[in-house]
Amino acid sequence: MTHPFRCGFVAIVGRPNVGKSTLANALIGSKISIVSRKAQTTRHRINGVLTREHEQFVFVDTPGFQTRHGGTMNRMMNRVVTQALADVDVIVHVVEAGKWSSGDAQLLPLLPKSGQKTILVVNKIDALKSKNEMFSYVNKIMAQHPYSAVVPVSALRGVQLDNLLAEITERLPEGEPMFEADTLTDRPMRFIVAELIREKIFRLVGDELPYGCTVVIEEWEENDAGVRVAACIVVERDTHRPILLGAGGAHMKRMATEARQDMVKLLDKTVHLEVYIKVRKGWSDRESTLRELGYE
Ligand code: GDP
Ligand code: K
Ligand code: MG
Repeated sequence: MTHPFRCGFVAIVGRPNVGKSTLANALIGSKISIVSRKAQTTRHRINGVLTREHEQFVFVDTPGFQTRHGGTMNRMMNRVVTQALADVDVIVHVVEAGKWSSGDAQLLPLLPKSGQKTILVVNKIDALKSKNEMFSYVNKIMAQHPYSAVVPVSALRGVQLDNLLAEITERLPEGEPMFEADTLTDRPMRFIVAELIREKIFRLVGDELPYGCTVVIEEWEENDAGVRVAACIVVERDTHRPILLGAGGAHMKRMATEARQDMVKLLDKTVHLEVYIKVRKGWSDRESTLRELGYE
């Protein structure tokens, strides 16, 4: 009998800093390349694709999980997230071993009620002092949501990742691969670069920016010599500008330098990157502006 091929969408969700990016990188690999899609279009934003002999895992981004917003933004985000999660085949909810916070709890109402396709991943088990803690920790979480599996992992050390892939595989539908095997992402390069910059900001000053920010790529010029990119960081208030800048512009300098280095690796070209800040007052409460910025 031939082995049926399985292929489906997998969302990795969780509050900031639980290790989602680390896990995605560990599962998919660090190389990023532009994907050529084989068939149908999808509403999902593809983060990466892992193809094995009998399975293809298509990892998708769920907007809104990494940001803390209020008002209209919050309601819109919740709608977007709930819909995105309803559309995927498997949801991997990542939490941090021994640490449960309100940020984790906030996601529970957005998960599909049945829990059938949702896997609880307890990450950072390498940092856990005593294994005994795990039992009561997991029980406490399971009492709040009917996950269909629990997998403790260390994304950083690559522990138990095969086990996690096996659990995901069980939940993937049978179907032909959607992507060529050697391709990792179909996100346009601009999106990847915007995300790169956003990640630098988040790492450096994320805790100090109460409403987060948006990165818009305003110019992108590419030729044989290299690529010139102008990126704009849109913040909500004047007071957010100095936070982003840091003393003497140190934060901005560091973010731009790190982002540029990543871009050189990614594009394998000379990169000229300009980053500037714009204040857009009250933007998070204006749906039309959100649409302009690509949050539809
Ligand atoms: P995200 O915000 O959920 O995407 O989290 P990141 O992947 O950016 O990780 C946040 C921090 O947790 C980083 O400093 C990671 O190195 C760290 N981290 C991620 N996975 C593990 C793990 O398995 N063990 C430990 N000790 N640290 C981890
Ligand atoms: K992060
Ligand atoms: Mg991340």
